[in-house]
Amino acid sequence: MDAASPAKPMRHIASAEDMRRLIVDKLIYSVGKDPQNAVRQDWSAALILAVRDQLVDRWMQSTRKAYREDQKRVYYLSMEFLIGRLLKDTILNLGLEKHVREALASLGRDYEQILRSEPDAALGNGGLGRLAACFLDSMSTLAIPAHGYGIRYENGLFRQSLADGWQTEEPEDWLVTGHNWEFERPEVIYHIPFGGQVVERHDGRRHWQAAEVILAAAYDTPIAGWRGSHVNTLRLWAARPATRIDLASFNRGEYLTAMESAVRAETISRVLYPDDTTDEGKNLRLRQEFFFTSASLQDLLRRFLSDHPDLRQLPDKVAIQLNDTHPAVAVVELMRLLVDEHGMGMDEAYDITRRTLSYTNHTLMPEALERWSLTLFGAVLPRHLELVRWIDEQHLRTAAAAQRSLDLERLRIVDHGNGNGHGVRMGHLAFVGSHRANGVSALHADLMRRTVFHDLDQVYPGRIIGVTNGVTPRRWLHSCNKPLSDLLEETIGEAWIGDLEAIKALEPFADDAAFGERFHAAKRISKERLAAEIEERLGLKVSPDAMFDVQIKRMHEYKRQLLNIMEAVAHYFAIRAEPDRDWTPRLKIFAGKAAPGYQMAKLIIKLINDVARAVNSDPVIGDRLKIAFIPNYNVSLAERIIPAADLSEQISTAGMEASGTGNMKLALNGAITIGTLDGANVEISERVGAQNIHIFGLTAEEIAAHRLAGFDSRAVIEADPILKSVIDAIGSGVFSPEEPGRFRAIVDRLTYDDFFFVTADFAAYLDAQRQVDEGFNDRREWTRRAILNTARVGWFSADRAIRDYAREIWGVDTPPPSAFAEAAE
Ligand code: 26Q
Repeated sequence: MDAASPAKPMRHIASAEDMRRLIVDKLIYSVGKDPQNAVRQDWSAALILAVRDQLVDRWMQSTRKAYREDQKRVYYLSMEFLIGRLLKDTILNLGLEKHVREALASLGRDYEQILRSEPDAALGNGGLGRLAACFLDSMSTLAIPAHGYGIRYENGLFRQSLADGWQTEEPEDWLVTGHNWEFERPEVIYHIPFGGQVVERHDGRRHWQAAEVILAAAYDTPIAGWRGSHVNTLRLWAARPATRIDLASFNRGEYLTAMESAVRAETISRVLYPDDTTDEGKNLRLRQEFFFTSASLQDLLRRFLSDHPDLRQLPDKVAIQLNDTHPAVAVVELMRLLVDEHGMGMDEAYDITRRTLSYTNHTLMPEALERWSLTLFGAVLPRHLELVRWIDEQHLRTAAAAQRSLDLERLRIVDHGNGNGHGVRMGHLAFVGSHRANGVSALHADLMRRTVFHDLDQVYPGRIIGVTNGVTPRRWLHSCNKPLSDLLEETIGEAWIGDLEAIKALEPFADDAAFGERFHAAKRISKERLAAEIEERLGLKVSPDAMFDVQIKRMHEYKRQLLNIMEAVAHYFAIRAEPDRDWTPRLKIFAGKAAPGYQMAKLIIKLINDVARAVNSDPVIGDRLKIAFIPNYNVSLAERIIPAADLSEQISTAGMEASGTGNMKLALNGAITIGTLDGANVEISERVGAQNIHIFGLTAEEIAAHRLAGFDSRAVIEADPILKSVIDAIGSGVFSPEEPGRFRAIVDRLTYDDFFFVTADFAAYLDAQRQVDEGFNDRREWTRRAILNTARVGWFSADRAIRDYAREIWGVDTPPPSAFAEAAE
């Protein structure tokens, strides 16, 4: 215990009675409600405030320790933090569940109900945002002094509902009920300049005269790790108008223009962009990126300078991780701050910048790589454009010296365009401005070296590394799957919660029939729960005896939900043709959002729902096949689906899913994977063993070869009568009799432009699915393989991933896993 802190935290909870008193105190004095007429929202707020109190002392101790020991700090810059709900995880991390349950019971409130009334903080699109949230959990667990930096969006990812099977979007207003976890920091304010021009001063230095200044205001959320001993900060920035903004128009007497810009200022943190690369309105996106990057860098420099006199020490004391290219402007913003604000020379600033920054790449798809037009970039960030050009010159010199044979045009950060205009390649900028560029799985890192970053890899050999993603076992097993978590604790203890590799102790139990029955029973409880939710929300009655076949992720053509629903159609026809065979009963569960402008993805949602309507209402089919599209996929829905899954669909076109993390969560919870050799599936397969996973389809290498040779899906379709019957049925309106041509675009895509190789992998996928059916029929053997999945995926812990980042990228020490697990006992 720190000398300066009280021996016992003032609000320390040692009993259910303490907890009860604190909750009531919060309800009355912070929420301002009489217990007599408080509603569920009020109790939820009171409980969050009571639990938050438990974090504050440890939070301050963590901060003091970092200062006292002058520890190196990690800053994780991310446009997205998909944290979901915090209450249950925090209660479990602090070991308070028993007290909370009892306290609420004595107040006549239901714990589970209160947990469900916490809004889901949906400040992210999907995997990239959720990874950031898992990493925060692990950095706290491993006691790494770290900050997450992002944007406090007023509206997170849109809420999805279905209207006649079509996706509709409504705004997500999570802040309306108040975010009780956060602390507003009115004193932490930064000026973020935009636009204007660069002038040369009399001393020869370049000076940015911005046209507009926006304020960034800080809001802090404490993030506890396992056992709650260390608490880090998620600092999110909200945009505010400066009082004397837009002086230019004000001075010209254009008061309305000056006011408009106040509204414009607040727009910056208004809404999260959906992962939609075809979207226009790029100007705001660039402003968002610069806004939070600049605020974060100014903040961390201020913290560094508060106890270090010399900025040359920055790389020894600070590591900054760029979560994809969204904060890549950090390369030039850090340069600008060092040079323009702190008077450092260019060469030295560039050296310090590269030693401090590192970059994670999450996609190689060309259309998803950020590239800003020079016109836009120069208009919003004129000084940064100069710095980009300066770095590009250095970079070209290095490249020319390294190898004569390289194509310098392809290497440049500033793309001089082949007719499609000039642009700043943000992936190149992030790569060149960092000391490490990591891929998120072994395959993905390999593809980085071979494709998009091939030339850069020649110039900067060794810079690319692979750090395979991981997931936090606290949320994705301990908290979301109580039946299995309790069984594990009884069987192998609880070391796995803090050290997931310890879950391999489960392996010997795979052959124990009695344990198998208990494992099966735990899964069964989760399946019954999900079945009840499906009946309640969709009005669809499903059998918990059926195999729960799950595909939950963003809707994207490369993820191939289309392949899955086409298999369902083929299977449906097969059952109808021979209704009396002993079909393995299956419930196909889909959940996922499509970007609002992504027409094809939205049409696939409609197709899934049209097929579901036909299949679910066909009396011949019964429980042998059911299809459920559960709307509004988000973190808390994932927490309810994953424990109930028997089969995990990871069927992306090989080479396109950088890693995947749902694949890890599902395997950890005892689902067996059917998947392609893509992303982390490759490594999951190596670890669980070929007998315990269903791998099918073309490899990344084969796909690349087909692309080169030119792939003609028409020949494939003509040669496969099942595939042909499925496409014909979809195309002729079997599932949309009211509008036979509805799925024309899908059929055309498959026939003339099957970019994602759905037809190519169709037959192999069907074969694999029939093997899955056979496997599921042998309950004992299926359960054995499911147990082996749970037992063998401990390596996919976010704690392991963070240890790898700490060692290979950040140069930060972490406690060894064994020491950690023991300390936790
Ligand atoms: C870009 C420009 C404009 C608007 C939005 C975007 C944008 C937003 C989000 C682009 C991409 C994303 C998200 C990408 C993402 O989630 N990628 C996933 O990252 C996971 C974590 O590494 C991987 O497991 C997945 O394979 C990868 O798809």
